[in-house]
Amino acid sequence: MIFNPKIECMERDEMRKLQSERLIKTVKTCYEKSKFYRRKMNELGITPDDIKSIDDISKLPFTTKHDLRDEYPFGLQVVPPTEVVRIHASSGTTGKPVVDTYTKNDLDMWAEGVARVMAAGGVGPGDTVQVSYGYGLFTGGLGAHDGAIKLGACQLPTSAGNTEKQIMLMQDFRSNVLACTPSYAMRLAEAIHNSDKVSIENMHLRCGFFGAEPWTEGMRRELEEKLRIKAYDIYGLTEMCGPGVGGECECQNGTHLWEDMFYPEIINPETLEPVAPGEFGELVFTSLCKEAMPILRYRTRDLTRLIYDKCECGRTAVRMDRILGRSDDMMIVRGVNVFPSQIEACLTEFPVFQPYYFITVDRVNNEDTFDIDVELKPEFFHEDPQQQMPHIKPLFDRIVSMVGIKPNIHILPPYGIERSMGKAKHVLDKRNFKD
Ligand code: DLL
Repeated sequence: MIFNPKIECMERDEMRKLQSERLIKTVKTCYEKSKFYRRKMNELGITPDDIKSIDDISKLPFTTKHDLRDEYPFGLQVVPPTEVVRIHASSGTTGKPVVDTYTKNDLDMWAEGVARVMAAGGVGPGDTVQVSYGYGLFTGGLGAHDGAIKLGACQLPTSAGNTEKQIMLMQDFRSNVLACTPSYAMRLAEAIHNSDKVSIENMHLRCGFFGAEPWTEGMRRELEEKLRIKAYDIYGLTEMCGPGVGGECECQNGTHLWEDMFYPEIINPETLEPVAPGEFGELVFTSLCKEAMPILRYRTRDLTRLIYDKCECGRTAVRMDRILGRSDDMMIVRGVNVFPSQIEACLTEFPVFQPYYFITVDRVNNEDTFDIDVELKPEFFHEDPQQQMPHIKPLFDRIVSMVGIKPNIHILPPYGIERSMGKAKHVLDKRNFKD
Protein backbone atom coordinates (compact mmCIF):
# COMPACT_ATOMS: atom_id res chain seq x y z
CA MET A 1 0.00 0.00 0.00
CA ILE A 2 1.18 3.55 -0.71
CA PHE A 3 0.60 5.66 2.39
CA ASN A 4 0.81 9.09 0.77
CA PRO A 5 0.48 8.61 -3.01
CA LYS A 6 0.34 12.34 -3.73
CA ILE A 7 3.85 12.77 -2.32
CA GLU A 8 5.40 9.35 -2.88
CA CYS A 9 4.41 9.28 -6.56
CA MET A 10 4.73 13.01 -7.29
CA GLU A 11 6.10 14.03 -10.70
CA ARG A 12 9.78 14.93 -10.36
CA ASP A 13 9.27 18.53 -11.53
CA GLU A 14 6.58 19.04 -8.99
CA MET A 15 8.76 17.51 -6.28
CA ARG A 16 11.57 19.92 -7.12
CA LYS A 17 9.12 22.81 -6.80
CA LEU A 18 8.03 21.59 -3.39
CA GLN A 19 11.64 21.07 -2.31
CA SER A 20 12.52 24.57 -3.50
CA GLU A 21 9.72 26.16 -1.50
CA ARG A 22 10.68 24.22 1.60
CA LEU A 23 14.39 24.87 1.24
CA ILE A 24 13.86 28.63 0.91
CA LYS A 25 11.79 28.61 4.09
CA THR A 26 14.26 26.42 5.99
CA VAL A 27 17.25 28.57 5.03
CA LYS A 28 15.44 31.74 6.05
CA THR A 29 14.61 30.25 9.45
CA CYS A 30 18.17 29.01 9.95
CA TYR A 31 19.61 32.42 9.08
CA GLU A 32 17.20 34.36 11.25
CA LYS A 33 17.01 32.06 14.25
CA SER A 34 20.29 30.15 14.47
CA LYS A 35 23.50 31.97 15.39
CA PHE A 36 25.40 28.94 14.18
CA TYR A 37 23.97 29.00 10.65
CA ARG A 38 24.07 32.79 10.37
CA ARG A 39 27.79 32.67 11.18
CA LYS A 40 28.38 29.81 8.72
CA MET A 41 26.48 31.57 5.93
CA ASN A 42 28.20 34.88 6.65
CA GLU A 43 31.56 33.11 6.39
CA LEU A 44 30.57 31.96 2.89
CA GLY A 45 29.25 35.42 2.02
CA ILE A 46 25.69 34.25 1.37
CA THR A 47 22.27 35.29 2.64
CA PRO A 48 18.86 33.64 2.24
CA ASP A 49 18.35 35.77 -0.90
CA ASP A 50 20.97 33.65 -2.67
CA ILE A 51 18.79 30.56 -2.31
CA LYS A 52 16.10 30.79 -4.98
CA SER A 53 15.53 27.10 -5.63
CA ILE A 54 16.77 23.64 -4.71
CA ASP A 55 19.42 24.06 -7.45
CA ASP A 56 21.17 26.55 -5.15
CA ILE A 57 21.64 24.02 -2.39
CA SER A 58 25.34 23.57 -3.09
CA LYS A 59 25.92 27.21 -2.06
CA LEU A 60 24.99 26.32 1.51
CA PRO A 61 27.46 25.31 4.22
CA PHE A 62 27.86 21.72 5.36
CA THR A 63 27.05 20.61 8.89
CA THR A 64 29.16 17.88 10.52
CA LYS A 65 28.91 15.71 13.61
CA HIS A 66 31.63 17.91 15.12
CA ASP A 67 29.40 20.95 14.66
CA LEU A 68 26.56 19.17 16.43
CA ARG A 69 28.83 18.20 19.30
CA ASP A 70 30.17 21.77 19.57
CA GLU A 71 26.61 23.07 19.70
CA TYR A 72 25.56 20.46 22.32
CA PRO A 73 22.93 20.32 23.63
CA PHE A 74 20.53 22.84 22.08
CA GLY A 75 22.67 25.21 20.02
CA LEU A 76 20.90 24.30 16.78
CA GLN A 77 17.39 24.55 18.15
CA VAL A 78 15.45 27.41 16.56
CA VAL A 79 12.18 27.23 18.53
CA PRO A 80 11.54 28.20 22.15
CA PRO A 81 11.66 25.32 24.67
CA THR A 82 7.90 25.62 25.13
CA GLU A 83 7.43 24.16 21.65
CA VAL A 84 9.66 21.14 22.22
CA VAL A 85 7.84 17.94 23.15
CA ARG A 86 10.58 15.30 22.87
CA ILE A 87 14.35 14.96 22.95
CA HIS A 88 16.39 12.06 21.58
CA ALA A 89 20.12 11.50 21.47
CA SER A 90 22.36 9.02 19.71
CA SER A 91 24.78 7.28 21.99
CA GLY A 92 28.06 7.84 20.16
CA THR A 93 31.00 5.98 21.58
CA THR A 94 33.11 9.02 22.37
CA GLY A 95 32.34 12.49 23.63
CA LYS A 96 28.95 14.14 23.81
CA PRO A 97 25.90 12.53 22.21
CA VAL A 98 24.21 14.01 19.15
CA VAL A 99 20.90 15.55 20.16
CA ASP A 100 17.68 16.03 18.21
CA THR A 101 14.65 17.88 19.56
CA TYR A 102 11.10 17.73 18.21
CA THR A 103 7.98 19.86 18.05
CA LYS A 104 4.59 18.19 17.77
CA ASN A 105 4.72 18.66 14.00
CA ASP A 106 8.20 17.11 13.90
CA LEU A 107 6.89 14.00 15.65
CA ASP A 108 4.02 13.86 13.22
CA MET A 109 6.28 14.15 10.21
CA TRP A 110 8.61 11.51 11.63
CA ALA A 111 5.71 9.11 12.24
CA GLU A 112 4.61 9.64 8.65
CA GLY A 113 8.11 8.71 7.38
CA VAL A 114 7.96 5.40 9.27
CA ALA A 115 4.32 4.85 8.28
CA ARG A 116 5.21 5.20 4.59
CA VAL A 117 7.85 2.47 4.99
CA MET A 118 5.63 0.10 6.95
CA ALA A 119 2.65 0.70 4.64
CA ALA A 120 4.83 -0.42 1.72
CA GLY A 121 5.12 -3.75 3.54
CA GLY A 122 1.34 -3.89 3.86
CA VAL A 123 1.06 -2.96 7.55
CA GLY A 124 -2.28 -1.55 8.75
CA PRO A 125 -5.10 -1.99 11.25
CA GLY A 126 -5.29 -5.51 12.60
CA ASP A 127 -1.53 -6.06 12.44
CA THR A 128 0.57 -6.38 15.58
CA VAL A 129 3.96 -4.73 15.26
CA GLN A 130 6.47 -6.04 17.78
CA VAL A 131 8.89 -3.18 18.32
CA SER A 132 12.15 -4.77 19.43
CA TYR A 133 14.31 -1.73 18.78
CA GLY A 134 15.52 -0.22 22.04
CA TYR A 135 13.17 2.31 23.63
CA GLY A 136 14.80 5.33 25.21
CA LEU A 137 17.07 8.02 23.88
CA PHE A 138 17.77 5.83 20.83
CA THR A 139 15.25 6.76 18.13
CA GLY A 140 14.55 3.18 16.98
CA GLY A 141 11.95 2.17 19.57
CA LEU A 142 9.74 5.23 19.74
CA GLY A 143 10.20 5.95 16.03
CA ALA A 144 8.85 2.54 14.97
CA HIS A 145 6.20 2.78 17.68
CA ASP A 146 4.74 6.08 16.45
CA GLY A 147 4.87 4.95 12.82
CA ALA A 148 2.88 1.80 13.63
CA ILE A 149 0.28 3.82 15.53
CA LYS A 150 -0.06 6.23 12.60
CA LEU A 151 -1.08 3.25 10.47
CA GLY A 152 -3.64 2.13 13.01
CA ALA A 153 -1.67 -1.04 13.69
CA CYS A 154 -1.34 -2.38 17.21
CA GLN A 155 2.18 -2.00 18.50
CA LEU A 156 3.78 -4.22 21.07
CA PRO A 157 6.57 -2.25 22.78
CA THR A 158 8.84 -5.08 23.91
CA SER A 159 12.03 -3.06 23.33
CA ALA A 160 15.27 -5.00 22.83
CA GLY A 161 16.45 -7.75 25.17
CA ASN A 162 14.74 -10.34 27.34
CA THR A 163 14.85 -12.60 24.33
CA GLU A 164 13.09 -15.66 25.77
CA LYS A 165 10.11 -13.58 26.85
CA GLN A 166 10.05 -11.72 23.52
CA ILE A 167 9.62 -14.92 21.57
CA MET A 168 6.97 -16.20 23.95
CA LEU A 169 4.99 -12.96 23.51
CA MET A 170 5.60 -13.04 19.78
CA GLN A 171 3.88 -16.41 19.61
CA ASP A 172 1.15 -15.78 22.20
CA PHE A 173 0.19 -12.29 21.01
CA ARG A 174 0.42 -13.34 17.36
CA SER A 175 2.82 -10.55 16.37
CA ASN A 176 2.95 -10.53 12.61
CA VAL A 177 5.36 -7.63 12.07
CA LEU A 178 8.81 -7.32 13.64
CA ALA A 179 10.87 -4.13 13.90
CA CYS A 180 14.47 -4.39 15.20
CA THR A 181 18.07 -4.34 14.07
CA PRO A 182 18.97 -7.12 11.62
CA SER A 183 21.46 -8.51 14.13
CA TYR A 184 18.81 -8.72 16.84
CA ALA A 185 16.40 -10.30 14.34
CA MET A 186 19.04 -12.99 13.75
CA ARG A 187 19.33 -13.54 17.46
CA LEU A 188 15.55 -13.83 17.80
CA ALA A 189 15.48 -16.30 14.91
CA GLU A 190 18.17 -18.37 16.57
CA ALA A 191 16.31 -18.31 19.91
CA ILE A 192 13.07 -19.45 18.22
CA HIS A 193 14.80 -22.34 16.52
CA ASN A 194 16.55 -23.42 19.75
CA SER A 195 13.47 -23.09 21.92
CA ASP A 196 11.43 -26.05 23.15
CA LYS A 197 8.59 -23.71 24.18
CA VAL A 198 7.86 -21.91 20.93
CA SER A 199 8.19 -22.94 17.32
CA ILE A 200 8.28 -21.06 14.07
CA GLU A 201 5.31 -23.17 12.88
CA ASN A 202 3.18 -21.51 15.57
CA MET A 203 4.35 -17.99 14.81
CA HIS A 204 2.50 -15.51 12.66
CA LEU A 205 5.29 -13.24 11.50
CA ARG A 206 4.78 -11.90 7.98
CA CYS A 207 7.33 -9.14 7.57
CA GLY A 208 10.08 -7.23 9.34
CA PHE A 209 11.57 -3.72 9.15
CA PHE A 210 15.25 -3.89 9.86
CA GLY A 211 17.77 -1.07 10.03
CA ALA A 212 20.03 1.09 12.20
CA GLU A 213 23.10 -0.79 10.92
CA PRO A 214 24.40 -1.97 7.55
CA TRP A 215 23.21 -5.41 6.43
CA THR A 216 23.53 -7.41 3.26
CA GLU A 217 21.39 -9.32 0.76
CA GLY A 218 22.81 -12.51 2.28
CA MET A 219 21.51 -11.49 5.69
CA ARG A 220 18.13 -10.72 4.11
CA ARG A 221 17.99 -14.27 2.69
CA GLU A 222 18.88 -15.74 6.10
CA LEU A 223 16.24 -13.70 7.92
CA GLU A 224 13.53 -14.34 5.35
CA GLU A 225 14.19 -18.06 5.45
CA LYS A 226 14.58 -18.45 9.21
CA LEU A 227 11.67 -16.21 10.21
CA ARG A 228 9.50 -17.00 7.16
CA ILE A 229 8.94 -13.32 6.45
CA LYS A 230 9.65 -10.60 3.93
CA ALA A 231 12.52 -8.51 5.29
CA TYR A 232 12.53 -4.80 4.45
CA ASP A 233 15.31 -2.28 4.96
CA ILE A 234 14.47 0.87 6.89
CA TYR A 235 16.97 3.71 7.07
CA GLY A 236 17.37 6.79 9.20
CA LEU A 237 19.55 8.77 11.55
CA THR A 238 18.98 10.76 14.72
CA GLU A 239 20.10 14.00 13.12
CA MET A 240 17.16 13.91 10.65
CA CYS A 241 14.60 12.47 13.15
CA GLY A 242 15.41 8.74 13.44
CA PRO A 243 14.17 5.73 11.43
CA GLY A 244 11.94 6.39 8.44
CA VAL A 245 14.07 8.83 6.44
CA GLY A 246 13.43 6.15 3.86
CA GLY A 247 12.69 2.49 3.39
CA GLU A 248 12.26 -0.26 0.88
CA CYS A 249 9.05 -0.84 -1.02
CA GLU A 250 7.52 -4.18 -1.94
CA CYS A 251 10.04 -4.49 -4.82
CA GLN A 252 12.92 -4.66 -2.29
CA ASN A 253 15.33 -3.05 -4.73
CA GLY A 254 16.59 0.06 -2.99
CA THR A 255 15.52 2.39 -0.22
CA HIS A 256 13.07 5.12 -1.28
CA LEU A 257 14.07 8.37 0.43
CA TRP A 258 11.32 10.74 1.52
CA GLU A 259 12.68 13.66 -0.44
CA ASP A 260 9.86 16.00 0.45
CA MET A 261 11.26 15.98 4.00
CA PHE A 262 14.97 15.24 3.56
CA TYR A 263 16.85 16.39 0.47
CA PRO A 264 19.63 13.93 -0.38
CA GLU A 265 22.91 14.69 -2.14
CA ILE A 266 25.93 12.47 -2.78
CA ILE A 267 29.30 14.16 -2.52
CA ASN A 268 32.89 13.13 -2.91
CA PRO A 269 34.08 13.15 0.72
CA GLU A 270 37.53 14.40 -0.32
CA THR A 271 36.61 17.27 -2.64
CA LEU A 272 33.12 17.87 -1.18
CA GLU A 273 31.86 18.27 -4.76
CA PRO A 274 28.73 16.41 -5.96
CA VAL A 275 29.55 13.11 -7.68
CA ALA A 276 28.19 12.25 -11.13
CA PRO A 277 24.62 10.86 -10.98
CA GLY A 278 24.62 7.22 -9.91
CA GLU A 279 28.15 7.26 -8.47
CA PHE A 280 29.01 6.20 -4.94
CA GLY A 281 29.96 8.82 -2.37
CA GLU A 282 28.93 10.29 0.97
CA LEU A 283 25.26 10.89 1.63
CA VAL A 284 24.32 14.42 2.70
CA PHE A 285 20.87 15.49 3.91
CA THR A 286 19.12 18.82 4.28
CA SER A 287 15.97 18.74 6.36
CA LEU A 288 13.09 20.44 4.57
CA CYS A 289 10.32 20.33 7.21
CA LYS A 290 12.03 20.05 10.58
CA GLU A 291 10.82 22.80 12.90
CA ALA A 292 12.76 22.43 16.16
CA MET A 293 16.19 21.67 14.77
CA PRO A 294 16.53 22.20 11.02
CA ILE A 295 19.80 20.97 9.54
CA LEU A 296 21.55 22.10 6.36
CA ARG A 297 23.67 19.70 4.32
CA TYR A 298 24.44 17.24 7.09
CA ARG A 299 27.36 14.97 6.23
CA THR A 300 26.13 11.52 7.30
CA ARG A 301 29.42 9.66 6.59
CA ASP A 302 27.24 6.93 5.05
CA LEU A 303 28.53 5.71 1.72
CA THR A 304 26.00 4.85 -0.97
CA ARG A 305 24.61 6.00 -4.32
CA LEU A 306 21.27 7.31 -5.54
CA ILE A 307 19.17 5.61 -8.20
CA TYR A 308 16.79 7.82 -10.16
CA ASP A 309 15.35 5.08 -12.44
CA LYS A 310 11.65 4.58 -12.11
CA CYS A 311 10.67 1.93 -9.59
CA GLU A 312 8.06 -0.64 -10.54
CA CYS A 313 6.07 0.12 -7.40
CA GLY A 314 4.96 3.46 -8.91
CA ARG A 315 6.75 5.63 -6.37
CA THR A 316 8.88 8.36 -7.91
CA ALA A 317 10.86 8.99 -4.72
CA VAL A 318 14.57 8.49 -5.42
CA ARG A 319 16.09 5.21 -4.25
CA MET A 320 19.30 4.74 -2.33
CA ASP A 321 21.48 1.67 -2.70
CA ARG A 322 22.36 -0.33 0.41
CA ILE A 323 24.71 1.55 2.70
CA LEU A 324 28.15 0.14 2.00
CA GLY A 325 29.25 1.35 5.42
CA ARG A 326 30.15 4.54 7.17
CA SER A 327 33.36 6.21 6.15
CA ASP A 328 34.25 5.94 9.87
CA ASP A 329 33.82 2.13 9.70
CA MET A 330 36.11 1.74 6.73
CA MET A 331 39.39 0.14 7.71
CA ILE A 332 42.55 0.47 5.72
CA VAL A 333 44.34 -2.84 6.08
CA ARG A 334 47.64 -3.30 4.28
CA GLY A 335 46.68 -0.30 2.18
CA VAL A 336 43.35 -1.78 1.08
CA ASN A 337 39.95 -0.29 1.99
CA VAL A 338 37.82 -2.84 3.83
CA PHE A 339 34.20 -2.54 4.98
CA PRO A 340 32.84 -4.98 7.55
CA SER A 341 29.75 -5.48 5.36
CA GLN A 342 31.98 -7.08 2.69
CA ILE A 343 32.85 -9.84 5.15
CA GLU A 344 29.17 -10.38 5.93
CA ALA A 345 28.46 -10.57 2.20
CA CYS A 346 31.13 -13.29 1.76
CA LEU A 347 30.03 -15.28 4.81
CA THR A 348 26.39 -15.40 3.83
CA GLU A 349 27.30 -16.94 0.47
CA PHE A 350 28.18 -20.15 2.34
CA PRO A 351 25.25 -21.96 3.96
CA VAL A 352 27.58 -23.72 6.44
CA PHE A 353 28.44 -20.46 8.19
CA GLN A 354 26.41 -18.37 10.61
CA PRO A 355 26.13 -14.70 9.57
CA TYR A 356 28.10 -13.67 12.68
CA TYR A 357 31.66 -12.41 12.53
CA PHE A 358 34.17 -10.35 14.42
CA ILE A 359 37.19 -8.70 12.85
CA THR A 360 40.35 -7.84 14.74
CA VAL A 361 42.97 -5.69 13.07
CA ASP A 362 46.36 -5.13 14.63
CA ARG A 363 49.89 -4.17 13.64
CA VAL A 364 52.63 -6.65 14.45
CA ASN A 365 56.24 -6.08 13.34
CA ASN A 366 55.08 -3.16 11.21
CA GLU A 367 52.62 -5.29 9.33
CA ASP A 368 48.82 -5.22 9.57
CA THR A 369 47.16 -8.39 10.78
CA PHE A 370 43.60 -9.19 9.74
CA ASP A 371 41.84 -11.84 11.84
CA ILE A 372 38.22 -12.86 11.39
CA ASP A 373 36.31 -14.95 13.93
CA VAL A 374 33.42 -16.85 12.38
CA GLU A 375 31.02 -19.59 13.44
CA LEU A 376 29.87 -22.69 11.63
CA LYS A 377 26.23 -23.62 12.02
CA PRO A 378 26.13 -26.11 14.92
CA GLU A 379 25.39 -29.05 12.60
CA PHE A 380 28.65 -28.39 10.70
CA PHE A 381 30.87 -27.66 13.69
CA HIS A 382 33.63 -30.08 14.56
CA GLU A 383 36.17 -29.87 17.40
CA ASP A 384 38.89 -31.27 15.18
CA PRO A 385 40.55 -28.39 13.25
CA GLN A 386 41.39 -30.79 10.41
CA GLN A 387 37.68 -31.30 9.81
CA GLN A 388 37.17 -27.55 9.61
CA MET A 389 39.69 -26.98 6.85
CA PRO A 390 37.32 -27.84 3.98
CA HIS A 391 35.04 -25.01 5.17
CA ILE A 392 37.75 -22.41 5.75
CA LYS A 393 39.42 -22.64 2.34
CA PRO A 394 36.45 -21.56 0.16
CA LEU A 395 35.66 -18.68 2.54
CA PHE A 396 39.28 -17.59 2.55
CA ASP A 397 39.36 -17.60 -1.26
CA ARG A 398 36.11 -15.63 -1.48
CA ILE A 399 37.35 -12.96 0.94
CA VAL A 400 40.63 -12.65 -0.96
CA SER A 401 38.75 -12.21 -4.23
CA MET A 402 36.24 -9.71 -2.84
CA VAL A 403 38.41 -7.69 -0.49
CA GLY A 404 41.89 -8.29 -1.87
CA ILE A 405 43.71 -9.24 1.32
CA LYS A 406 44.36 -12.53 3.05
CA PRO A 407 42.59 -12.99 6.37
CA ASN A 408 43.39 -15.38 9.24
CA ILE A 409 40.09 -17.15 9.73
CA HIS A 410 39.28 -18.66 13.12
CA ILE A 411 36.29 -20.91 13.63
CA LEU A 412 34.81 -20.42 17.08
CA PRO A 413 32.54 -22.96 18.77
CA PRO A 414 28.78 -22.38 18.42
CA TYR A 415 27.71 -19.13 20.15
CA GLY A 416 31.37 -18.11 20.50
CA ILE A 417 30.60 -14.73 18.93
CA GLU A 418 28.67 -12.34 21.12
CA ARG A 419 25.07 -11.79 19.98
CA SER A 420 23.78 -8.24 19.83
CA MET A 421 20.50 -6.69 20.95
CA GLY A 422 20.97 -3.45 19.08
CA LYS A 423 23.63 -2.35 16.64
CA ALA A 424 26.20 -5.14 16.39
CA LYS A 425 29.88 -4.37 16.90
CA HIS A 426 31.96 -6.13 14.28
CA VAL A 427 35.45 -4.68 14.55
CA LEU A 428 38.27 -4.15 17.00
CA ASP A 429 41.07 -2.14 15.49
CA LYS A 430 43.89 -2.47 17.98
CA ARG A 431 46.05 -0.12 15.88
CA ASN A 432 43.92 2.71 17.25
CA PHE A 433 45.39 2.10 20.69
CA LYS A 434 48.98 2.25 19.46
CA ASP A 435 50.82 5.37 18.35
O1 DLL B 1 20.00 4.14 13.77
C1 DLL B 1 17.95 5.34 13.40
C2 DLL B 1 17.30 4.08 12.98
C3 DLL B 1 16.64 3.31 13.92
C4 DLL B 1 17.28 3.69 11.65
C5 DLL B 1 16.00 2.16 13.53
C6 DLL B 1 16.62 2.55 11.24
C7 DLL B 1 15.98 1.78 12.18
P1 DLL B 1 21.42 6.59 14.70
O2 DLL B 1 21.63 5.80 15.94
O3 DLL B 1 21.62 8.05 14.75
O4 DLL B 1 19.97 6.39 14.16
O5 DLL B 1 22.37 5.95 13.59
C8 DLL B 1 22.32 6.40 12.28
O6 DLL B 1 22.94 4.21 11.48
O7 DLL B 1 23.92 7.14 9.71
C9 DLL B 1 23.78 4.72 9.35
O8 DLL B 1 25.19 4.70 9.48
C10 DLL B 1 23.21 3.62 10.21
N1 DLL B 1 21.97 3.10 9.64
C11 DLL B 1 20.70 3.40 9.97
N2 DLL B 1 19.83 2.68 9.21
C12 DLL B 1 20.58 1.92 8.38
C13 DLL B 1 20.29 0.98 7.34
C14 DLL B 1 19.40 5.20 13.79
N3 DLL B 1 19.07 0.63 7.03
C15 DLL B 1 23.27 5.60 11.44
N4 DLL B 1 21.34 0.43 6.68
C16 DLL B 1 23.20 5.96 9.99
C17 DLL B 1 22.60 0.76 6.99
C18 DLL B 1 21.95 2.19 8.64
N5 DLL B 1 22.93 1.61 7.95
